[in-house]
Formats: sequence, structure tokens, C-alpha cells
Amino acid sequence: MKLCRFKNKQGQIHAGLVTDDSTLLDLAPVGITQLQPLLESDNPVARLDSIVKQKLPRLALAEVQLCAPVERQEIWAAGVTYLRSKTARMEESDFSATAYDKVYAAERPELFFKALAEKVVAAGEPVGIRRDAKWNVPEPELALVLNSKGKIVGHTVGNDMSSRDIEGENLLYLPQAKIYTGSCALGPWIQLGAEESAAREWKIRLNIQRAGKPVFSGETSVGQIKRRFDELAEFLFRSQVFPQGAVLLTGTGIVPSETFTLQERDVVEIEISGIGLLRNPVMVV
Ligand code: DO4
Ligand code: MG
Repeated sequence: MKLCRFKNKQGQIHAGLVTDDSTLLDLAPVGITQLQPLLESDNPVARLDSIVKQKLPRLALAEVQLCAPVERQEIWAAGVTYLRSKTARMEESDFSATAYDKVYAAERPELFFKALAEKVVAAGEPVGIRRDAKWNVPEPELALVLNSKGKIVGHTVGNDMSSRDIEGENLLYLPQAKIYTGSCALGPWIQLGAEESAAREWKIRLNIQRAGKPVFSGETSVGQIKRRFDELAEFLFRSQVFPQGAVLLTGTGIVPSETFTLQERDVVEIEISGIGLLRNPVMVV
């Protein structure tokens, strides 16, 4: 079940249920205008199952603008959860290599703050590359949607845009490498209800186009993530409350070669087989 936020022709933001490649159901007539009450309910899928039996307005997906599927949640990210991420980062920086090596094996995962909900970029909107960085990459990641109790209620596609030269120069620059305008994209919607065992079968694909031609493609599997999802969620919610819930990116397993950097007007496509496709153009910020 795919839950989305969208802007209708009147410019109002509503919640919707995507039923197929071209249609969504507007949930406003049954009083659901926000995602949060649904995500907080004990069983959002069962609730929506009974709601869709009612007659709801059907809208063409092509005629609405999808918004990022977040409202007031903080966005956090886990790092170095794939072997590929550990080795790429150890190569990127002599200075920080030991830290990456240790955190991959440590009991405590790397977790960092990524974005406020209002700063998240939706499908179709531009993601940013910093004007003071020379080496910029997308990081295609599965994102866990957590309610205020720390329960995983859904999944979405995430892009943890990163400036590798800034990160590689000194680990203390990580917030600048990771948090800036357009550095976090989420969407196109939330896939509700999948168990971790099913999500681990999903494939993640990254394609990057430049002037309409492919310049990078890569694939990994969610099953390659070293840590369990509930372990990551449990660490995030340790000694911290999230009254609005949270979104947690689970780390990247696709890292382009050291010679690759994004350019303005490139198009980044991240597809997760059980969820959908997140496509964003690139803009210098
Ligand atoms: O420690 C740096 C960031 C790691 C990260 O974002 C990832 O592995 O996805
Ligand atoms: Mg990342």
C-alpha cells in the first residue's frame, strides 16, 4: 500500500493512496488530510483497507504534484552499514580510515542528523551539490519511516546527497558534507506494511544521466545492510524522543568510482524494487 502527499490543482496538500502507475485516491473526503495520524495508528494498512472500500475521488497521478512524504519528522541517517561504504570511505581519507573501519564493526552504529522535514526535496525537485565542493555524489538509501513509538510503519526511497571531498578532508566536517540546501530527497511515497524479511529482498538501483545519456549505473540489495532495522531504530530512539516520529536513512551500498562527480543538470534516479522510483535533477547551491 503506497501512501503519498500531493498538491491538488487548487494548491492544497492532501494525503493519498497510490493504487497503480497512474492513479491515486484522495483521502480528504474521509477526513484524512495528514499522514501522521495514520502512521501513529496501530495498523495503518488495516485502517486503509477499510477506508478504500468507500467511494473516494480518483485522480490522475500525472495531474497532481507529489510532495515529499514527510510532515514534521526529523530525518536521520545511518552510515557505514554496507561493506562498500566502509571501503569507499577508507579509500577517500587516510585521516578518517580508522574511524570508518571501527564503526562498521562496533556495536553502536553511526547515526547522524540529516534534515528537517521542511527541507526535504520531493520527487522531481532539484537536489543540491555544494558550490564549495569538488566531489559530489548521491547516496541511494532505503529509508525507514518510524512512528513516535519507534515502530517501523513504512519505507520510502532516500537520497543522502554528500560532498565526499569535504567529508574526506576531516570527519568533523561531516555535517557540512551532509547537510545543506537540497541534500536530502525522499519519495515518491511511503510503502506501508512490509516486514524486514521482505524488504531485505528488495534491490536498490542508481542511474545517473547527463544530457540524456547514462553516466553511471549501479545496483545493490537491501539484504547487504549489515545491521537489523530494529537495531538501528532502537539506537536512534535511545535517550531521545521523537513526538512526530522520524525517518531513518539506512546507509548506501552504491558508491560511484573516485573519478565520478555530479554536475548541474544531471538527473539522479533511485529505484527500490518494493517501493518505486525517486527522480531528481541536480542543481548547484
Ligand atoms: O560517515 C559517513 C557517512 C556514511 C554514509 O552516509 C553512508 O554510509 O551512507
Ligand atoms: Mg549515506
